[in-house]
Amino acid sequence: MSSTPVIYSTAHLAHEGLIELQDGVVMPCYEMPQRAIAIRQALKAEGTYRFATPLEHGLDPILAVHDVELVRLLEHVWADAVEAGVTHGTRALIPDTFRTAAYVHGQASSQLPDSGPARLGAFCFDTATPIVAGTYEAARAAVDVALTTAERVLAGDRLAYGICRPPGHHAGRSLFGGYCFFNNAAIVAQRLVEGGASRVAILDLDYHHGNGTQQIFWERGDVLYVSLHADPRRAYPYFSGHAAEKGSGAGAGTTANFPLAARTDVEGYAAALDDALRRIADFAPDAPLVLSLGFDTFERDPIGDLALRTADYARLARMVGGLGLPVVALQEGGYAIDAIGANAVSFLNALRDALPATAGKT
Ligand code: SP5
Ligand code: ZN
Repeated sequence: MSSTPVIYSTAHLAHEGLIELQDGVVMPCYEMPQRAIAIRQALKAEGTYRFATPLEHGLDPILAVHDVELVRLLEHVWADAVEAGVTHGTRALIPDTFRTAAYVHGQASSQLPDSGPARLGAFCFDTATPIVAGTYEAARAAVDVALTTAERVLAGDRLAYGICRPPGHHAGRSLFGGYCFFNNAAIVAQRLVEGGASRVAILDLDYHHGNGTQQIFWERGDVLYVSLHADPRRAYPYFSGHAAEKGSGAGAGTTANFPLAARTDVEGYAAALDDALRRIADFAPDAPLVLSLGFDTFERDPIGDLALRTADYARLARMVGGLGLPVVALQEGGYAIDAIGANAVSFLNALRDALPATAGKT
């Protein structure tokens, strides 16, 4: 039996946000290093995955998707804060003042603070995405993990999996948040386009809507974004992911959202996934499928309210494999630490078995 490549970097260990603020409550970060460690351990124990570290890809692929101002801010903000003495009493930066659309409306200046934490509020949308000394390095490494994963598939593997941490799908062109800094999946999709693909599909199975990915490709007809997620009427990120959002301009019709009710189980989920996969098949991608893979859909996830069980991920993965496309699988969310490894094994084992041996070798 062939083994499936898994790309992993220890650089993520340097990103540990310590606290997040939810509903005014200070809590430990759900998005913690143990998530990636647990997944890696579970896949290692399977014996059918081969591990590799990422290649460095530099800034160009990131700048193809993100505003240089966001990239430079994330690169320098920690050091600037230390220099300014702002980190006195804190070990993680979370903006406290946000440049919302309502603030900007009317007469607000477009001038931002030159540097430091005050500038963060113009690029961030929530209070759960702290920045520490190692955040930028970890976010850069996650992008390298994603791109290296894609290269394995382009080289002929029918499936490769990147343990991206921090995750990416909430990060927009000039925006970080939702535990995400750089949009790993979007960067891969853009790279596939630049490599010659005319139609790239992204399937997002994280519990949350991938507002960043949707935004980046909103007006793009060459990248289809399809997402299943908790209905934004009740679930984070609240302001996007409704079924009526379908893209605009050249991208009209190349965004598809499938909002799900609380307690949706595998039957309801599979029904929506069936529709989602049909959308992808109709689009006829000429590149590998980019899969934003979250396990916060799990029944015991501490911040989710869907009802998928470990064995369900195998069934869903077989459905994804039925597309017959090679798959670049990139880790997004999933916060039930004791189950995330088993859930990844369930999904990836089944997906590998479901993919025709010739996929990716065309
Ligand atoms: C990648 C990813 O999964 N990001 C998710 C970010 C979620 N951020 C915090 C959401 C807080 C919503 N409040 C939930 C209360 C549940 N008891
Ligand atoms: Zn999520």
